[in-house]
Amino acid sequence: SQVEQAKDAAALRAVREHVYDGCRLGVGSGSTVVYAVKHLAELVTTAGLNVTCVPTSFQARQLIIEHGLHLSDLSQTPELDVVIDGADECDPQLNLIKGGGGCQLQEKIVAACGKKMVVIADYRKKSQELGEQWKKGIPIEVVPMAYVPVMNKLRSYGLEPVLRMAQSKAGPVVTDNSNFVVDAKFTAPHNWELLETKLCRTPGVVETGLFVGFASVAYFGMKDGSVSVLH
Ligand code: DER
Repeated sequence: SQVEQAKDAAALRAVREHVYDGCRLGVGSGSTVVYAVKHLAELVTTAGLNVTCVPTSFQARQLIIEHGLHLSDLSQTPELDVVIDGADECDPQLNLIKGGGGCQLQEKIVAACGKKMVVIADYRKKSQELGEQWKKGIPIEVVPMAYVPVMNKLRSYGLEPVLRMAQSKAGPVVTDNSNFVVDAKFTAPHNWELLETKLCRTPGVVETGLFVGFASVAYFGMKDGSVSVLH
């Protein structure tokens, strides 16, 4: 499909431009990253590159293992050279909404360990304002025992929180870190840095899907097969 080809084009460009022999790579989560890992494995094999991969989820860990790549973790590789990850939405200032796949906690930790965060996405994610295209709200990781008071607090911030329910399991989504996810819908644009701080200071909130000041560059696969680069 057009979207899948766009994901692949962005992934290929990012791997070609940012992966090198000896690099310590953070591997993000989601469907676009799958294309990046495929191209990474091809590059490692054909060019005989030595790349150390640190995952951001069980999904990323499986991808690394399935592609025969060198698996590490932050205990052994606490400093990363580059992190390649997807996004649910990206604005012109490279503010991101992430967490559509519920992996934002480890993704933000890994992104923070990297010298450079490289975002890969299809054209649907490229927005002028967060919330323009992504309508599911800000994914927020919440300690299960606190989800009701946290949701009440989010309402007092003018957000509309929804507990994320699982599709292939009865009850709420449970993250790789044994927490719940609350999607906080918003209408007006915000000062994303202020909102992120306010959310993170809310007791019971573990992490938010607002990535402010993390991404260094974003590659968007476009409908016409081109790749748009945002620095
Ligand atoms: O959940 C996440 O943070 C993913 O990286 C998400 O933001 C992008 O997922 P996609 O590549 O499947 O659109």
